[in-house]
Amino acid sequence: MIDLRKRFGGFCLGLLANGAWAFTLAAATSNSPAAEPGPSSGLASLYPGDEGIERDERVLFVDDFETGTIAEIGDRWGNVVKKENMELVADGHAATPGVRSLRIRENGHLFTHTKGVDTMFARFYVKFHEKTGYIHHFVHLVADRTPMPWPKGGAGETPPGDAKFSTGIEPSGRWGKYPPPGIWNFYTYWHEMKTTWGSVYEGKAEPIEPGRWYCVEAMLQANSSPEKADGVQAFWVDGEPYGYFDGFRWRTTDKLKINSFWLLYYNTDQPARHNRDPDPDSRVMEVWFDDVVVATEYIGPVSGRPPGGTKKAEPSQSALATPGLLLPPLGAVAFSHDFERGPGNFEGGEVTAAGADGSKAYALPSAGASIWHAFSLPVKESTTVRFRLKPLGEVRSAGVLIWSKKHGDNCRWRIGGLKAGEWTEVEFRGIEARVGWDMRGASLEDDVLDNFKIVFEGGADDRLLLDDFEIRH
Ligand SMILES: [Ca+2]
Ligand SMILES: [Ca+2]
Repeated sequence: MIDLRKRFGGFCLGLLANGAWAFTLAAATSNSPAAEPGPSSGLASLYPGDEGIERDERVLFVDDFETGTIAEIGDRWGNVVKKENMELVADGHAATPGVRSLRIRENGHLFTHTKGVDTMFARFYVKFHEKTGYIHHFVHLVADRTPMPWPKGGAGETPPGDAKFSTGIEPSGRWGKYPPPGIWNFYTYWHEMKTTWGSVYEGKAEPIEPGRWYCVEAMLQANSSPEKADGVQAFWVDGEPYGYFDGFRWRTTDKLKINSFWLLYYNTDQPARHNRDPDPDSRVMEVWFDDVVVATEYIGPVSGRPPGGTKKAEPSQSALATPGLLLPPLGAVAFSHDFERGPGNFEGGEVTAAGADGSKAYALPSAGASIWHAFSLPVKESTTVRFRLKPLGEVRSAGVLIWSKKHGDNCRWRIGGLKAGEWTEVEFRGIEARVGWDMRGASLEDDVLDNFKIVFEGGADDRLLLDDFEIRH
């Protein structure tokens, strides 16, 4: 654990909790003491050329892009979008111990999960094309209570304090003040943010030079307890502290951990407009990434050469690939109903012979179907509701209502992406059902799950088929 308690000159002195070695994050423009001498400026200094850094217990994820195809890299990260825009190329920064980096053109991302932690550092090398334009969104660190294999949306939505917070380390032109791609800043979402579209934290106003490799490291540290506003975010460029921001009450429960890393390159024509780019058509949107290390302590730039000259890291795997590491495993089946012997306690629809795999199912009208008092379970982290839906007619979405005695209101879950005539598997955790049409209110956590209703908007003849209803606990 890093302790960022001693601040000075706008930045901070970091001490390792074990006291074995310390390092100073000296401010670029302060009269603070000079950096402490010694070999240790971060985890990378212990592993010349990053050789073996992936085996350090403080390291959560490593990719040097030396191993595998784009598809294989996507598999081990867990989620890749726009593979066709990605290429492994022979281009590297001066200190790289490898021979390949990842180039992304136009748009694309890799997204992965680590085990949940209270402090995450992510170091990566990056270069923008010499003719780069302004960039819409970039690399993110995310805390997500109920992570999915892919990044969730959430732009313009204030996340609940027990569900999510995130920060992006992004180049920004600051409304045309700096040439493309701009200066580094944080773009941050959490439950106490004051703006709709995220909050911006500007670091040192040093314009990023296109065509030059940089070592960027971002840190996100959760508040130490739910009531304390002592969360931090900080970033470094080429090992130099560029931004330090504290006083955040990122989360309202310790159960919310930082667990996702999003190597994002997202471009639209919006930043060119916002920054009044005089010549957007001349821009070449390409970026190179390399030597990614995610850890619970400060990593720092690649230090020295690997003993063998070059190295290939043992590639890391998404934590989602290890059951139980990131999410509590699904519990035993506490209730199930397959409609083979009638409706059971379900009301509002009727049993039909058009179920999944030629079985029977429950056909419900838009007014919905419900089940009350057939089960009664205190909602905990692992409590999960699962079922299958098939629309007969043009029903695209449906909604679940679960009455909460604790809140005196319904907690809701929205289901989108339904396709006419096709079965869709639906699964959500009880803690994800929340009060409010927009599901931004209180969660069903610590309440009792003892009822369930599903409704949809549709015509008088539209029906939704429900089958294989199951609650795990
Ligand atoms: Ca490499
Ligand atoms: Ca059935």
